Amino acid sequence: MKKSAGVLFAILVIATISSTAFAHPQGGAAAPIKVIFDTDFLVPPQDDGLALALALKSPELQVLGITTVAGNGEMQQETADALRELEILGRSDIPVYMGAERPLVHQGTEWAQTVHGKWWSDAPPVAPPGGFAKAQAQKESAVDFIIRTVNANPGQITIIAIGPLTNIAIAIRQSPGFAQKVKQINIMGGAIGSLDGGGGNVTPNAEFNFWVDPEAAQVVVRSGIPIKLTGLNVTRKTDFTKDWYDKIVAADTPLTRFLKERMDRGYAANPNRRGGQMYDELTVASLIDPTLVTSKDMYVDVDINHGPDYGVSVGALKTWEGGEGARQISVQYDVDNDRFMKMYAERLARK
Ligand SMILES: [Ca+2]
Repeated sequence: MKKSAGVLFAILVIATISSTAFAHPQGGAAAPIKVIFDTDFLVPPQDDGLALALALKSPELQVLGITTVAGNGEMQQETADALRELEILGRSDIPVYMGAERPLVHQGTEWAQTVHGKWWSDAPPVAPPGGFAKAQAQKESAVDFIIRTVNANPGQITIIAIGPLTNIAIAIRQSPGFAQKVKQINIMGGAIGSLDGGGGNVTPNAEFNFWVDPEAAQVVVRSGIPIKLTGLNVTRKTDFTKDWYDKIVAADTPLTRFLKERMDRGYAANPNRRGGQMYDELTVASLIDPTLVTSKDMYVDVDINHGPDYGVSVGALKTWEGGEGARQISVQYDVDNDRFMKMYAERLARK
């Protein structure tokens, strides 16, 4: 009796600690969400660069480290760009870890390398705007950092995954029990054809991040990690107009000066050039404030067959024959764009 009472007490203490220390900030708790920022990073106007700015201007998030992965760019270039943006933001204290330079399986075909091939490039990095940062990437690999951090803080780490899912899939494969220790993963990726706006942006039905590494996407989707998916269905309902851009750059900060340097010319040439979809930025925003988006639980899987649907995410409210591998995850499908953009613009303009 005494022993079981002690065990019960311990369980109660643990439950109390975990529910107070890590309650969502919307509920008023002060503790920030501990995040690993996994990214195919390039400086703005690329969305990863804009998403990192939002994360670092948001006290609800504590970015423990940035891990890079081949995707929008070549991994070494992305790493150089991430280090440079951290320097501009005055946050060179945040460590950057180099991740996978290639997807698990996906080969760089001639079509891929011509149209979407930076994830397959071996080109040496060029100096980011303003030159290479003084800080260097860490010696520890991205995968080792991710595994070490999650295993040392079970149930406490949220992963923001806004590039191909190669690093996360390797971590899952390398460390048994890792997936069960991740609190949550917020993914920018996929497009669900059975919902509105579910076509792809690389192939007719495949979204870029899932398409670059379909096998990794499937490993992560099937991992059992609680997933919040920001797919093309919801990003297609965002709208970053020039008015919002003007509100951001009306403030004078190191970040806004950098944004003007990078984005003014594009807006002058075409006011709608950057206007339109927000991808990785919405992934970060919806972690900070989940009420910005509307979601539904769906069974989702990723096609890894090497045919016309390679990299396509398929989702449904119920399981289906042939889709037995699908796992239930939370799929965002609508957004309050005005409230999202208001939050985004206000934060990027912060000192
Ligand atoms: Ca990205």
